[in-house]
Amino acid sequence: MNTITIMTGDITQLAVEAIVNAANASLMGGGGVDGAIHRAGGPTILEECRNIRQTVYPAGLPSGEAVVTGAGKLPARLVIHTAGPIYHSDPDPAGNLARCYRRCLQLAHAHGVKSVAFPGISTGVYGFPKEAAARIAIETIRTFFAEQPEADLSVTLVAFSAADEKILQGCL
Ligand code: AR6
Repeated sequence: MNTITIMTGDITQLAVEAIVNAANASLMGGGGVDGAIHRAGGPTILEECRNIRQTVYPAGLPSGEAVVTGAGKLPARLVIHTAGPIYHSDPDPAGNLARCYRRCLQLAHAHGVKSVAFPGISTGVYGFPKEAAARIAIETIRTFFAEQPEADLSVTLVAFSAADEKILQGCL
């Protein structure tokens, strides 16, 4: 069965098969959830990202795209790195945010993943308004579920504060 669950917590600690990283075009790490994932997962994740940059995306990961690496020391098996839109400068922030969720779900499904956790992509440093982002996330996940009823995917939306969890709950 395809399901959506909302919780508050640190995504790096979740025992799901895949976690999504709100990364950036460089794939070379940063602050926020990206920094937390690389810190907790150890150096192999960055090594794989470097390899992806050299072989697949020499100019950087475009906004709305995603790539998969192992998860190093994390409880998860895979990390799906996506570059969310920078809200105030992206030409199509809503469209690209939806593309991020969709690509991550497609990659999870393609890798046989049955449980995947998302942070609020673009809702930190990248400035996407949280309620609008939550609506796009949930709508995109539901569309994917309708298209792939056999995916059997358990999606967890991870808030990093009680206030953010409330916003997500209100959009479900
Ligand atoms: N677990 C779950 N959620 C978290 C965690 C965590 N450990 N840490 C932060 N969040 P952000 P962005 C939430 O800024 O807006 C980085 O420097 C946070 O509260 O991490 O997509 C990258 O390298 C917020 O709701 O990502 C990029 O350069 C959400 O995760 C840039 O920031 C996303 O916040 C990406 O910006």
